[in-house]
Amino acid sequence: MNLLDRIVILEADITKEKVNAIVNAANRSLLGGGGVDGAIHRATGRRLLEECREIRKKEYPDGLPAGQAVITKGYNLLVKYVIHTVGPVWRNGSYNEPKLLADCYRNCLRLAAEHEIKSISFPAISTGAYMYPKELAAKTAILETLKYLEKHELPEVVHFVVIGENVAIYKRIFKSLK
Ligand code: AR6
Repeated sequence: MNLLDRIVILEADITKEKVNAIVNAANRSLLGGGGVDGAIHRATGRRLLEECREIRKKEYPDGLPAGQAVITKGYNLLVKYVIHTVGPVWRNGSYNEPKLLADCYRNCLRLAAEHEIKSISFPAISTGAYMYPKELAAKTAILETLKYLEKHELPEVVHFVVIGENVAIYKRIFKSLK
């Protein structure tokens, strides 16, 4: 399959995705928040929160660092798994933000492959509350994902599920690669 055919840009609510896994734009506490994180925790109910508390206790007592990712079940969502990653908070670009954002995508994709996930949906990590410039974030999201897919068969398909200004931005960047 052509590399670009493995990527789909969608304007939608990520909590409604019917794929093997969705990615949560979490914070280091892993205990919920606003935006995508709030919507995912509202949809799954308390069982997700409990699993996240366990992960914190056992593996990340100080919180999940930016750029890293962990996996939980999907509970009431239409997915088997949720992969939680913490994007960088944008300051001015000289605090390692680009590397940390690329790490988020790569680490989520790696975890997905390890769990034999064939289809995965990403939100536009860091572009809401964490204020990462949307254009820059979209380029990193798409290019880092393509770099990964080039070398790996899984996941087979990646959805970028975006809303608002990101819809036109993602579509334009994606088109420019064709
Ligand atoms: N489906 C798809 N995209 C969405 C949805 C949705 N249901 N809701 C928001 N977006 P954000 P961040 C878009 O703030 O910037 C939370 O409080 C939104 O328009 O969810 O990584 C966490 O707990 C934006 O473009 O994530 C953290 O504290 C993008 O998703 C913090 O926010 C990401 O926005 C993480 O901030």
